Amino acid sequence: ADHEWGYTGENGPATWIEKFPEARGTRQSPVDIDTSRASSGGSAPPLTWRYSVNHTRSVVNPGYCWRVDENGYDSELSGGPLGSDVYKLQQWHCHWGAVNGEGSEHTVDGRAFSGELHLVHWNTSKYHSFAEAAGQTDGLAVLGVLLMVGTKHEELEKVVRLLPFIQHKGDKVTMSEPLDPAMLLPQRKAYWTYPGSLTTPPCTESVTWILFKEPIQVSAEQLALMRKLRCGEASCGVEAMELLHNYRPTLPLGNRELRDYGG
Ligand code: 1SD
Ligand code: ZN
Repeated sequence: ADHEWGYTGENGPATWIEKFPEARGTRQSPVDIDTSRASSGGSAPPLTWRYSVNHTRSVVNPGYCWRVDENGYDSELSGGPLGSDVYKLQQWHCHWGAVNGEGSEHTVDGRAFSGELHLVHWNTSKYHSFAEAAGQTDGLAVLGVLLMVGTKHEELEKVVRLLPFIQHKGDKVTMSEPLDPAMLLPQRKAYWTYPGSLTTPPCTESVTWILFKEPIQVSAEQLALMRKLRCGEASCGVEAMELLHNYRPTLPLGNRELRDYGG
């Protein structure tokens, strides 16, 4: 329906500020990572994740991406820029472009990648629920993984092969084979980090962004299957539009500190 936000000319990022005032803020995401502006993070404790592999996950089409819900298991992220707090994995999802070579939300020295995975975590040391954490300045931590076109990603394929079953908004399937979210991360741990926001409405300024420097490879076919998802429901009469792209353009970093860890 045209009253909802999305990525078309009528409901796209440029229009979000009308209904979501936080989208005008000074701590918005994504940003271009100007690598010459990054200051060395120094000797923070290493970023550490402990993800659970064997449990049932649901894969959903909310109308603006595909998303895998972790269904309450205690996969955790800590260390690095997160101080002494522990963050729990809530869900992960993807952003992509209409053509290869665009689709990432963050860019690096002006360069876009073909997509970006987001692993969304919330601060369980300080807050009681995801919803509560999502409104706090230190509530969320999102790991960003840049996607480039190359060889097929076998772990991601466990999700991609379910996409034909969630073509429409509101569709949901269960993934019963084991999947290791850690296998979605690049080999090298080096990353950039800065304080930012959700990249979708309501664009709340609650995210510590951690963007890995090294991209992972996915195949052109895997990206093509993502572009076939539709942003509307099946029962509209007219077939809903394809979700050809779902990335927000970059916003100014302003005077926020961008830090560089490793590599
Ligand atoms: O786009 C996601 C959105 O789907 C939702 O998951 C939100 C968290 O509630 O996070 C944003 S994002 O900032 O991780 N892109
Ligand atoms: Zn995202």
